[in-house]
Amino acid sequence: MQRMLVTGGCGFIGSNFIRLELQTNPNLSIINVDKLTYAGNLENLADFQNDSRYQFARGDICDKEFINSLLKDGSVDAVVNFAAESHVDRSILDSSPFVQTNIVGTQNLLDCSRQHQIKRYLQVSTDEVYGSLGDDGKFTEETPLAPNSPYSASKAAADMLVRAYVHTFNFPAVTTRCSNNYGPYQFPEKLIPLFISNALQGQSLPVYGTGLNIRDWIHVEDHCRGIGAALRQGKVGEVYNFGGNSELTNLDLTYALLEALGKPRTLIRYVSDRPGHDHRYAIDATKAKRELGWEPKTIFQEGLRQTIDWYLSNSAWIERIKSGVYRSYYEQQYGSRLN
Ligand code: NAD
Ligand code: TDX
Repeated sequence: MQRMLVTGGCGFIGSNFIRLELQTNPNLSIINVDKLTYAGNLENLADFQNDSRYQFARGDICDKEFINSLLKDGSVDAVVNFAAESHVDRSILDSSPFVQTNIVGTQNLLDCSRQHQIKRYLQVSTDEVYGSLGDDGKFTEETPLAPNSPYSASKAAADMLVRAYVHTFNFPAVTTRCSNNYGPYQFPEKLIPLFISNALQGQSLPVYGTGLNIRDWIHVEDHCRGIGAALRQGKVGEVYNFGGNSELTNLDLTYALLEALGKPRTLIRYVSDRPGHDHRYAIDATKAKRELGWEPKTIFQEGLRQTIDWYLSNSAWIERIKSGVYRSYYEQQYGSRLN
């Protein structure tokens, strides 16, 4: 693989993916297509700004002419689609951008990639398409889709389009579904960076409902390594699940963050629950291990420590975000909901 088009590369996982790929593949070049929504940040890849293998193209994945203009010279071998509206709470406030980017955007990328005979397409999906688990069991690739939020419904719709393009057109796509990521450059609306940043500023940590909902945390680098493996070795039409084998209640995670930061538990505020809040996610990644030789490598306690250190060393990165566009959303979201 010589040249990739990566979408959403200015976001959390996309920027980590581009960094890992360029660091480990000297002959690879990447075009990063990003609309720069509130979640897209050019700073996330500032270290590659002057690397001739890296090119940034600002634009929307829904824009056919724009995507075609990037694919038309035939030099792109693979398309990796990270671009999405990614925050469940925002999808509850307004689902339209989720339908537009996550569904229409995916359909447009599929059409453009097909038209230009792209050799490989990878759709970055999520475990949330499977819905919610009770206290036992794990999601496998055979688990029926049962999305519960507008966000996960839009991701599931995109997955179905990818499936249909494989079936109908023999289109060379692979889909990956991953659990909750953590690591550097995550937008501070998501639990871990939000709580670290709030705790450092002595602000309350809004725990939804009882705090007993469970998430399976995976380090972003493990996820990105899995995407690279699925892209190169995955079978066309297949789905691969990735998880971190690190299930935690939100409350236990919050305690761990506060302890690592030396902050008191009195900062915790129980706020009204997220509507339709999924109880538990857990992943069975046996297929990825068997077919891709992939396993998560990061031990959660170590990964969390490194992540906290990164946010401590990069507090200006978060503060720039929080003092700008993010502030009004934060106030709208939590200002009136603190108990
Ligand atoms: P993010 O919100 O941090 O980044 C999304 C990026 O997409 C941003 O840079 C944004 O500017 C860009 N974007 C949005 N709409 C666009 C459009 N119409 N055209 C071009 N660019 C657009 O998201 P993330 O957490 O990095 O997630 C990346 C992908 O991984 C998403 O598809 C998400 O569903 C999936 N995923 C995320 C997680 C997680 O824990 N964060 C877990 C599993 C899967
Ligand atoms: O302030 C908060 N308080 C709180 O209790 C926030 C932001 C979250 N929560 C809870 C809700 C969830 O149970 O913490 C858990 C994690 O929440 P998020 O960080 O919003 O992630 P989640 O909703 O689980 O979805 C994430 O993982 C799957 C990503 O945002 C998705 O893009 C991905 O598909």
